[in-house]
Amino acid sequence: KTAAIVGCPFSGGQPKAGVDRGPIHIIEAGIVTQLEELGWQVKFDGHHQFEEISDSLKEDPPIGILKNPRLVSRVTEAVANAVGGHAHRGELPVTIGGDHSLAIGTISGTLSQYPDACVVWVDAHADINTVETTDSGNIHGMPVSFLMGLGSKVPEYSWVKPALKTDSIVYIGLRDVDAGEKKILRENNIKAFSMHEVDKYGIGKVVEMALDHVNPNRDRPIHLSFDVDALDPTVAPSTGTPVRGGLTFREGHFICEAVYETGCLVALDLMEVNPSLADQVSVEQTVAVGCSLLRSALGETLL
Ligand code: DIR
Ligand code: MN
Ligand code: MN
Ligand code: MN
Repeated sequence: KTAAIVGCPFSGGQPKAGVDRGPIHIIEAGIVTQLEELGWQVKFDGHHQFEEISDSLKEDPPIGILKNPRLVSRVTEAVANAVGGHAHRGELPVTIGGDHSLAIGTISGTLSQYPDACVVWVDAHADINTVETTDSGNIHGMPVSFLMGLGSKVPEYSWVKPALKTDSIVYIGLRDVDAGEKKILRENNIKAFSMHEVDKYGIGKVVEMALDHVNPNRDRPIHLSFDVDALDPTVAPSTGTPVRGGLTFREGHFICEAVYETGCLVALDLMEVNPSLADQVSVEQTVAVGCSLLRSALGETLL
């Protein structure tokens, strides 16, 4: 079994500098060795370099209110090819962000190889704004709508196949969802377990219900996309848009452990670790929790 680390130092889907250094910190913390100790053969041939793409864009003015639209499109297209290539070779791509706009690429890459894959999206946010509903114009708040083909099309993103069906994603951890996003979730019957459901049922039951929704027979490939801001800010403080009332350390890890236990995991993302936000102790804490989430998703057990 081989895991391929796709390091994505990229921040163009949101305005705060520093999130592009997330993958560098995760690697420096020793994730490669940690995964090898779990029995994986780990491929890591350096972080992706997106400079060529940004240099080639003399300018990248907003399209509507979308910020850095061409840069995000070309970077995520490159990521789609990288993730799709690894998946094609039978490797499990582990993409480390960088901001969550990268999931346009990672999930496109997964679906190119596994058209029947489902997505478990763990986040404080739904990241499903469309061109019409986004207030911020930050594309990290929009990847899911692009993957589903919701909202009006941006020609720049014509490479993105609307291959993600509304019943093939399930959310866990939501607590900061825009009014327009709530309407989209409701109208499209998209399954979401917010922190309210985590409180009500407990994380064990929530994960069971979430998997029953997208993967009732536990036979579909699973792409797990984990935004570190799903965790409570006391657990993962170094992130761009922290929201209080999040998942505990154990709840976050339980999700990863349970997904691993299905045996269906084919791709993994860890996004939005920003080592330039918060003090050094908080940064180290966030990087360490990022590494341990990845280990749990790749088979680390408590016993
Ligand atoms: C907000 C925030 N819904 C937006 N989204 C964030 O900008 O669309 N996503 N922070 O991670
Ligand atoms: Mn590679
Ligand atoms: Mn996100
Ligand atoms: Mn988020």
